Amino acid sequence: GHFPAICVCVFARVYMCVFNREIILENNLNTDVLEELAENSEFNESKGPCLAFRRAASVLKSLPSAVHCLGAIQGLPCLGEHTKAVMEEILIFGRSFKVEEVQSDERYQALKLFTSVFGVGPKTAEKWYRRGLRSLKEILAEPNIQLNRMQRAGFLYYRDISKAVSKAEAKALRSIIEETAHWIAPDSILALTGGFRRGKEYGHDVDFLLTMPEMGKEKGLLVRVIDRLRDQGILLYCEHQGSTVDMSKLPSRRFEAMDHFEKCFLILRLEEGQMEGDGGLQKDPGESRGWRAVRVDLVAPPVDHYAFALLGWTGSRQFERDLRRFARKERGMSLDNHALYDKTKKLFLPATSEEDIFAHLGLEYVEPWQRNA
Ligand code: 8DG
Ligand code: MN
Ligand code: MN
Repeated sequence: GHFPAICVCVFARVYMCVFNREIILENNLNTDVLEELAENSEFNESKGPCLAFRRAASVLKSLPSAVHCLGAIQGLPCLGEHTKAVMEEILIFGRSFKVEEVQSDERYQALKLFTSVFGVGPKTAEKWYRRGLRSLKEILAEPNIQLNRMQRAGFLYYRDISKAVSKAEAKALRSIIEETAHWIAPDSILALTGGFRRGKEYGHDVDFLLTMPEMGKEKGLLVRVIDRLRDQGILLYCEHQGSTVDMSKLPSRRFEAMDHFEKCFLILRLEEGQMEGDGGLQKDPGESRGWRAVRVDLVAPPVDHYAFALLGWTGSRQFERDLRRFARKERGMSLDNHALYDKTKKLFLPATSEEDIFAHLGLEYVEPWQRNA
């Protein structure tokens, strides 16, 4: 596929995914720092700078080699003044004073800590900070704070779920959920999505799509899977959201970041014995109680939306953002987790695979492992 020159600047990320077949992640130092600045902007509700830092981090990630001099970033798209200033500091002094200022900021530290709890968003974190709270202990000790069910689970399993999930653990969970789903419906289809589908070694959770080969047959399946997991004694927490997909509202419906598929946000109990290949591993005897808690997202789209759901839930968030922006600005199309709509032709473009969607967008197929923007 050919790419119009105009896209190259604005949509550096998609462009680089398509052409830079060998992405080497050597710029981690720089991109981690930029992600922190993005997070800080997010806490300050500065949407523009937040997106700017995220986009800059994404561009640096896509470079085929590490940045060793300022010249290497000259002419790169999406790098703003603030980003360039930070890069300059790092290249000259080996550290960035602007970043260190953010890192040592009391408010930033507190909000980062609070939002690391499952169920706590920036708004709640801000509220707690304003009340003078600074640590998780202080929050738990404060009698006037009402935690919701999700936050209570977040605190209860904080140690476990803030620990990275390994590929082996993701694989073990896949087997458990697949076996459960097949026990209920032998032809059900379970697919790994999220970071692990992109080939990541570690994740903060494990994401799956669950569907049936026949449209409509997926109804009720997810609830039965949840019930079965509960019966097996491995369901530690479940937040279930029913489907709110209303296709009759299309195409007037606005395209959104969140989708309307039936889904559940879970915390599951994973037994150590269920993991393959950890037999020879040394364990900290103090830590070992034989199991850990893991965050799992399970989404159940109807099969006719499956390709869009798979593309949307595979991520990364930045890749999805860039792809949607590309569709909108360069193709006059709206893309979300449910559908692709051509605004000029005023019609929906059907797809049964991710390949179909990239083809509709006039893009070469981008493999999941190339979507780590
Ligand atoms: P990790 O932090 O889990 O290792 O990375 P990830 O797997 O890429 O992140 P994620 O937070 O699990 O999200 C995976 C993808 O799912 C991401 O591209 C965003 C997408 N996603 C939706 N809807 C929703 C939603 O309602 N909540 C969340 N958390 N993610 C969603 O499309
Ligand atoms: Mn994930
Ligand atoms: Mn997730």
